[in-house]
Amino acid sequence: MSQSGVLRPGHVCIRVMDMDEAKTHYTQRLGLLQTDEDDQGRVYLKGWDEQDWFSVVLREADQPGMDFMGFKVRDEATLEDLAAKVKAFGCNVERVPAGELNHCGERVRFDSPTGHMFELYAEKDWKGNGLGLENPDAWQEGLVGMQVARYDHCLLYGDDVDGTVKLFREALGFDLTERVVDGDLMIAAFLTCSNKAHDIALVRHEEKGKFHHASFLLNSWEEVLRAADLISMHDISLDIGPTRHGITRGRTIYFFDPSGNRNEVFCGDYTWYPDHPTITWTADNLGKAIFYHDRQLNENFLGVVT
Ligand code: M3P
Ligand code: FE
Repeated sequence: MSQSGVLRPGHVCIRVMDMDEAKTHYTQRLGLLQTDEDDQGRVYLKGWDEQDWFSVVLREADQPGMDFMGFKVRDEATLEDLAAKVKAFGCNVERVPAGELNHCGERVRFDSPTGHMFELYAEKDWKGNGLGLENPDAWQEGLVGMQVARYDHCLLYGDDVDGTVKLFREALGFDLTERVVDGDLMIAAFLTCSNKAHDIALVRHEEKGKFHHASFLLNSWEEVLRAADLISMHDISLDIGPTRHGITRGRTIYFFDPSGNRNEVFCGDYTWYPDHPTITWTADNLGKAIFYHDRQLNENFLGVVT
């Protein structure tokens, strides 16, 4: 078994203020595929190269932001084991029955010291990536927009970063790949449950439960530039980029959905193995850590959250 415990960020539920505009943005611009819509009006989407039925759920609401981030775990036994661990850690734990989200098994939902809601689940219906499982072709025809391959990670803002880092490391078995420190204070943390440079990141912020961005994977720098072209072509609100991060080395561009939620599309971080040591960035190098080319902090990027 190559990976046990938590497998990956499996879904994120994003609040949007106008579902029609949001659908156009996430399907026509990012190129996610709509795979369902439920009787509450929630819309289910996936990246073309994802196997499970959905990875993004859009829910219409008065305010933008993130309802919850869900992680897929290896199997039911792992789900029970990790449910006990997050409870022992001190989280409020609640069970959401199978089918509450279409195509998804039972979810174990818990809160965190930074005020975010997370969930774990072991089962989700298989949809496939359209290429089949025997002698598959290399990519799907007919994709539109940025053609994102898959949902990758979220960056969340909250107060007790140390507490949520401890929860992910100690109860859920994540590794700390990179961190930013200001003296003894950890101001940002990048955590992985896999071979990726991060599956979730946290930044210290006075308010609890804030959402900085959801990120989607592209295959190349050329595709990041093409995303930049599409952002101009469709007058999408640009945040920053194309550029590179020092932290994680990702090549990236950030922009906003019509409700003001930040999206990132990126390519190319590095391969993490659990025996690698944590990388530390110091506050005096923060500009370079965040934007490797500009080496300047950007108030909009750091300050705007939903
Ligand atoms: C990323 C990434 C910040 C760094 C963000 C990095 C806000 O989003 O995907 O590597 O400091
Ligand atoms: Fe990111």
